[in-house]
Amino acid sequence: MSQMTSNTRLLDWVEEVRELCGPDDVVWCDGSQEQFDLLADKLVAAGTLKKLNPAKRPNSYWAHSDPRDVARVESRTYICSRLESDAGPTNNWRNPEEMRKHMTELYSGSMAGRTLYVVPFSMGPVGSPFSMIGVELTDSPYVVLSMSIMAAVGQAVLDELGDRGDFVPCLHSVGQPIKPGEQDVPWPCDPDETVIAHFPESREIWSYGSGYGGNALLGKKCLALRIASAVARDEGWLAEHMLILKLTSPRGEVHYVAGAFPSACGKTNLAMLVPAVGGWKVETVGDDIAWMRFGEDGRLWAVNPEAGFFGVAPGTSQRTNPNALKTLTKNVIFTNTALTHDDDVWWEGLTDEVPEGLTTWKGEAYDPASGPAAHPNARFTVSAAQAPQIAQEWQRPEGVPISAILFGGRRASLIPLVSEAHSWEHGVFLGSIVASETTAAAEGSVGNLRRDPFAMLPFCGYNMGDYFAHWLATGARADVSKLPRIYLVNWFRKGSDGSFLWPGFGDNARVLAWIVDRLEGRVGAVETPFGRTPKLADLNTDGLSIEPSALEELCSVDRRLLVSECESIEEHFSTFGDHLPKELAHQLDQLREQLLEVVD
Ligand code: GTP
Ligand code: SPV
Ligand code: MN
Repeated sequence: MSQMTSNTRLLDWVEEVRELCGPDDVVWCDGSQEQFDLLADKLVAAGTLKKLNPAKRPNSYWAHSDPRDVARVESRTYICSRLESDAGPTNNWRNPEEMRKHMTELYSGSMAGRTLYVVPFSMGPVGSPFSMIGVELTDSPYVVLSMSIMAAVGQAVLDELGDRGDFVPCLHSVGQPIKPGEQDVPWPCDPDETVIAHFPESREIWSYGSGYGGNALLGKKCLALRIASAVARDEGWLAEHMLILKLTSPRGEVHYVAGAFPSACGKTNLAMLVPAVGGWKVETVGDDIAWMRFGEDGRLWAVNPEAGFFGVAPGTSQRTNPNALKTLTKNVIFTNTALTHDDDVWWEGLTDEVPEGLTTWKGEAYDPASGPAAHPNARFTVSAAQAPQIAQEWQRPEGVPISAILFGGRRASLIPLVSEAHSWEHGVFLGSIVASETTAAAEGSVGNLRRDPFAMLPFCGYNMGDYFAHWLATGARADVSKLPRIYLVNWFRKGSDGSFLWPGFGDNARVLAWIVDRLEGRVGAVETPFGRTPKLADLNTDGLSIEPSALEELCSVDRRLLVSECESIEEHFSTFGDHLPKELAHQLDQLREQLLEVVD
């Protein structure tokens, strides 16, 4: 295809990468349906994609990855700032020059036998002053298709970029060149050498060796979180791992709520929620990333920079997330789900009964003794525009004004169902101490409790201590009366028998309803060490089947557990050294003082 831009920086860079990586040819992506279909056909022929039964799921595909390439690899993800202290204690750091040298060797000839695709993309609507343009150069047609769903892609982006416009270069290679006479494999990758590198100062991303999710769709975590968070620090805004939802009360009040939960801890489900309480309505603005800045009215406005959902499949069902199922009826790429005998998809939790004749995510006949049929991090990739519950304002360039920010994680004990921070500063403290049990969204074992401040542990592109300071400074320069209120939530508390105390999903609307009652000044609250929790009578429990004692337990804070929590927070804070804002150390002191008063 002929060149579609006269941007010399872009043209020079494409040429440089072509020389380094040595692809057989170069294809520019125009964002058209024709090109999408052509690439999809090519992937079907190569065995990477299987076309699903068109009578059941039109224009949809199933992919299954190399079993060594199934999730983000945090241990191989680097922030390559000049100073190690700018990456901070929570990131892997490598000197930028050393990393460039190392990766240049990896990239040398890495695209032999393949096509280099040029994918111009916009995070945020094309032309919005808040959008960021990136160009991904990749040798994976699967990545091209996924990027076309997850972002605005093609000629319109190049037109917006123009001759001199700036973009974030995102270089991606699966790292498996095809030698002459050699057959390609369905899912090429190089797990032993995988590296995901970010250069925040020059705003560049280099990814090698993985074709999966956040490792490879570089607009998402790499650009819209790691690079964008560093840009946001410099420019005075916030780039966050947050869903954005629109909530309408039976009285017609509209509130926009943002929420940060760690990976696979419920953002997509909350953003798509169908309320279990009558008269309430939830619509989706975004399910994974929020860019927030103050508007002229002094309120904090949030934009979803993505155009699609890359959501967790397992657990998604008619009961838990009917809106997701309605969104997934056509034009979907499923990765690492199971395949049914009649060429449709299945995953654990979709139905109570396991269908006969399943093929697992590994492409084998299903045998319950050899693990789940779908990988726990199996995902769907689908355009947000076709979601029936999408809010009409979801792509408004100025975004939506946020009334409340939620922080949450998987905590089997201690953290109450919901509590309201006393102030912005207290809210930043609650965000900074978020901990959660690890999930299958990243490599490593599942279920270990770890601190994941603001759900940004794997995604903050600079020193996390400075990030806390940035949040505090953001509140300090705002009109306090217009700041969103901050809440800690926990859908995952367990009872003594090990089962969840709270039904979750649609019932989470009961918590949202209480939050709106708080925002509107209609209800009081009970003081706890984590802030204000509901008076039980104020929670709407119509139709909720839960023992009153369980509800009481859910809203309570065990002070004995809190003693060890304070020690653990102190240890967590100590890792930041002199980058820890003194306000947070002060908040911890206050928590401890309260504890002494009551325990004695
Ligand atoms: P990422 O896309 O990785 O950032 O994840 P996410 O935060 O969007 O998580 P998602 O909503 O996809 O949920 C992940 C898993 O948690 C799914 O298996 C859900 O079924 C489950 N889940 C979500 N919400 C709830 C809830 O309220 N209660 C319980 N028990 N499980 C939930
Ligand atoms: C997450 O892990 O938080 C995700 C999936 O949203 S990925 O894009 O792979 O990072
Ligand atoms: Mn995520």
